[in-house]
Amino acid sequence: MATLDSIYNAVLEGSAPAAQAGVKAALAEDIAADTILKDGLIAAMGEVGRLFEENEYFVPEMLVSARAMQSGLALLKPHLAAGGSVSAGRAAIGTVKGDLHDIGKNLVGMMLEGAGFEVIDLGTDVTPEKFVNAVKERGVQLVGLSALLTTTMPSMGATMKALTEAGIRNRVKVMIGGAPVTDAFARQIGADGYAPDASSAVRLAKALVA
Ligand code: B1M
Repeated sequence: MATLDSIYNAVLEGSAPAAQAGVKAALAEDIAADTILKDGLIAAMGEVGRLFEENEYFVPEMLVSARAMQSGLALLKPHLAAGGSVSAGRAAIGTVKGDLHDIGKNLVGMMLEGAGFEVIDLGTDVTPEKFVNAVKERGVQLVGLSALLTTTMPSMGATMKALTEAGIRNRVKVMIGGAPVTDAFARQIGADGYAPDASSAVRLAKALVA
């Protein structure tokens, strides 16, 4: 589809204005927000990752592509997060210590909001202590940890340990996700669940707080 191709190419070329124009055009053509997200924005980021692995793209190219994706995502947000008015629960989400990738985490946050969760976004490079404080001070029922680097997966384990040592592990459910994370890893660190993408994160979050 030509409009989805234009979004894909805009993200690949790192053009935020073109990504926004593409998303606006796709919405005007009544293309479903989910399709724009998966076949336009996310597909392009997958290709950016491949090009990075092939040494055709470097960090600056990844960064401008990420900005183009974020700008398109901002326009999609109201369509993805057509939320309910009754709170499904309060969740604190963040990308773990050492990790600056936030697009997936932002997407999960948007989808959770769309499903009626009150979402506290702790940002990126979040220390275990910050997660602990969010649980202690902000009445959080669900903690969501995101990691995109194999080198930052241990920060997830460190966060689980910090929750236990603070004596609050039994007060919250913990869900984890991100490209290198697996269900087996979730079990290994004692998290309550793993979700491979934003839609399954919503299903899992609802089940965990039910
Ligand atoms: Co980085 N990076 N990056 N990067 N980057 C990856 C992750 C990488 C796989 C690229 C590659 O080699 N192919 C590789 C990691 C390799 C590894 O560890 N095995 C990598 C690397 C190496 C690095 C640096 C080390 C590069 C360097 O400096 N030499 C560096 C690290 C910086 C740091 O974090 N300390 C770095 C930096 C960056 C940028 C800053 C330039 C930029 C991030 C910008 C930003 O996020 N604001 C960037 C980008 C854009 C990528 C790729 C290309 C795209 C990531 C992305 O946004 N995907 C990525 C390659 C790739 O993923 N193919 C790559 C789209 C997003 C929607 O998907 O985040 O997977 P994702 O989220 C999904 C699911 O994973 C899941 O749901 C989301 C939606 O479906 N999910 C959850 C995510 N979190 C969840 C939480 C949940 C549940 C589900 O519950 C709580």
